[in-house]
Amino acid sequence: MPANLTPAYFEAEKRFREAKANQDKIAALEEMLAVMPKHKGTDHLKADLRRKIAKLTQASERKTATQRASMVLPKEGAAQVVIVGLPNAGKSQLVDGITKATPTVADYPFTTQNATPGMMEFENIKIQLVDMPPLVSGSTQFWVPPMLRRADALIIMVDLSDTPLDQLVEISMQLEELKIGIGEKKSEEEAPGWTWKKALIIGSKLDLPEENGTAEADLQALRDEYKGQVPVLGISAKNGTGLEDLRLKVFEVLDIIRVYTKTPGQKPDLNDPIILERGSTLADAAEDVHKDFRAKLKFARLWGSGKHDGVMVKRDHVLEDGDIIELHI
Ligand SMILES: Nc1nc2c(ncn2[C@@H]2O[C@H](COP(=O)(O)OP(=O)(O)O)[C@@H](O)[C@H]2O)c(=O)[nH]1
Ligand SMILES: [Mg+2]
Repeated sequence: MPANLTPAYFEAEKRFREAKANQDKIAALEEMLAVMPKHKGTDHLKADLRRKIAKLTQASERKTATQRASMVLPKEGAAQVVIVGLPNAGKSQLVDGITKATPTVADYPFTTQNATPGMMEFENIKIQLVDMPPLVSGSTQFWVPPMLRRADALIIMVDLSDTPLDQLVEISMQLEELKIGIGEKKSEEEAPGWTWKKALIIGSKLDLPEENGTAEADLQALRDEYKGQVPVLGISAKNGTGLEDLRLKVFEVLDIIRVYTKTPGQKPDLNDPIILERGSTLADAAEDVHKDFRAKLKFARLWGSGKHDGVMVKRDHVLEDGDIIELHI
């Protein structure tokens, strides 16, 4: 049976042939389907068009999934610390000042719409700081929550010259909406689906005069908000106050240790530590060097930790920051 296709159909078909983007191709195919005469003679063609639409739709969904995955910023260095705060808190200024990244700093809100990483040096390691768009209730971009949940720690930044405690409460509420907790950790039973993050609260713009009260009183109020469980530090990215302390505080909050490996008769490379969580054992360190080493490890010799140089330690020995180990496999 002839299909008796109409001029409208051929026009849509022409658009389909000329379309470059998947979305345009799909739109043209949908139109071809819509204007197609409905009778037995077009059944085959209809099925063919539907197949094409399904294939193109699948392809464009795959692409969004890939794009989505690539939006989560890969971790670099010893750890990834993500900075959150309300508009104008001074997040970009800090990343700009303390790393070699150059996020846009401006005295109007919403200048940072993407995640901008920079590497902050601390002694012999580098820690990745990530400048983020401001938290705005109800309009968090889809890639922000996974970034916060994956981060090794958060810096919560509030502006000391602009009701800092109100800002902290506002940010805590927004994190709660995302089921992200800081401070005292609740059990999985009490808070299903929640994730708890290590955090450091930073009060910025210490150089500006306070509208009410003193910076010291504000910093104390910020400390009290989490019963002293979350460390608080005042800084000025403008004149540099507190920035050296900040490097150390970030390292301390992360609760990581640096362990160095050496081979017999050689000196260790003190610029290339293994980064481990505090409480890690010799077996954990061995696995970090090579995935097979946890099983193969016999013992290690250890320098550091106030022990005798080169003392023999077993696999369950808990390591400390600065330890040097010689693995025997
Ligand atoms: N006086 C002073 N101003 C600051 C300081 N840090 C940031 N600012 C200013 O505050 C405004 C907002 O800073 P920005 O880093 O863009 O804020 P963000 O929105 O949190 O990224 C800019 O005009 C900065 O120059 C600081 O330590 N002292
Ligand atoms: Mg910014």
